[in-house]
Amino acid sequence: MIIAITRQVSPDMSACLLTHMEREHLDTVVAAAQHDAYVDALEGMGAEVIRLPPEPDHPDAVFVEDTAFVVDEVAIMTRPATESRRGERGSIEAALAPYRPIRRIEGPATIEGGDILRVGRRVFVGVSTRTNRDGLEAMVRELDHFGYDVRPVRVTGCLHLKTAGTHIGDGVVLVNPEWCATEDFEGVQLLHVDPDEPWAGNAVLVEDQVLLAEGFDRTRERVEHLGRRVHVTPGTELAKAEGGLTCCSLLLNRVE
Ligand code: CIR
Repeated sequence: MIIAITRQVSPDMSACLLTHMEREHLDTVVAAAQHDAYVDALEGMGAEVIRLPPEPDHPDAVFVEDTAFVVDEVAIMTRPATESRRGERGSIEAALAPYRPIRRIEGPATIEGGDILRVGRRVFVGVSTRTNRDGLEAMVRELDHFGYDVRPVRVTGCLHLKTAGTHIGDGVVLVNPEWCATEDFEGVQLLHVDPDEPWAGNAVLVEDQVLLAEGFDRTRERVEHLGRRVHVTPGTELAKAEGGLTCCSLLLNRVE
C-alpha cells in the first residue's frame, strides 16, 4: 500500500516563487479543484491519501514533495534553497514522524525533494539552482549506509530534476533530454517525452500505474506502448506556479 501525503492549495498561492516562468494570473479556486482531482486520481490508483490543511503563510506549501525525501528506512527532511519555503517543513515532519525515523539536512547544504529521483536502490540527485553540491553530499552521507547508490545529474533547463524526468517503473525514466544531462543517468533506461510536450516528463508512479498531466497525448502513447496503465489529471493551474504532479505528494510505502 502506498501512502500519499498531500496538502491543500494555499489561498495565497498566486504569490508563489517562480524561476523559469513568467507570472500569469493564477486562479486559486481552479488550482484547488485541480488539486482535488489529483487527490482523487491518486485514490483511484490505490493510494491512501492524507490531506493536510493549507498553510496560508506559505504560498508554495502545496508542493509537499520538496520538503522531504522518504525511503523505507528513513524520512530525510530537506533544506529548501529559499528561506520562504523552509517553514513548510514542520507540519510535514509531524505527518511523517508516525511512519519513519526522521533525519534533517543542515546548512550549508540546500536540497529540495523535486531534485531527488529514486529508481530502486539508485538515487539521482539533480544539481540545480535549488540543490547544491553540499546537498548532494549530505544525501550520500544519509543514504550510503542503507545501500543506496547516490549520484548527481546536472539540471540544465528547468527548476528541478523531476521537472525533467521521473521513474515510470521497471527502471525506465521518462525524460525531457533538453532539461537535464541525460548522460549522467547510469543503470536506467530512458524514454524521451515527445519533443512537442516538454513538460510531460513529470509523472507519478503508484505501484505499476502512471499518472500524467492532461494534454500530453503523444507522450502518453509512448508510455502506454511500454504496457503501463496511464491515468491523467488536469494540471494547468498548478503548472502556473511551476509545479508538476510529483510535487503535490510525498509517497511512501506502508512499512509494517
Ligand atoms: C517553487 O518555486 O519552489 C514552487 N513555485 C514550485 C515548486 C515545484 N516543486 C517541484 O517541482 N518539486
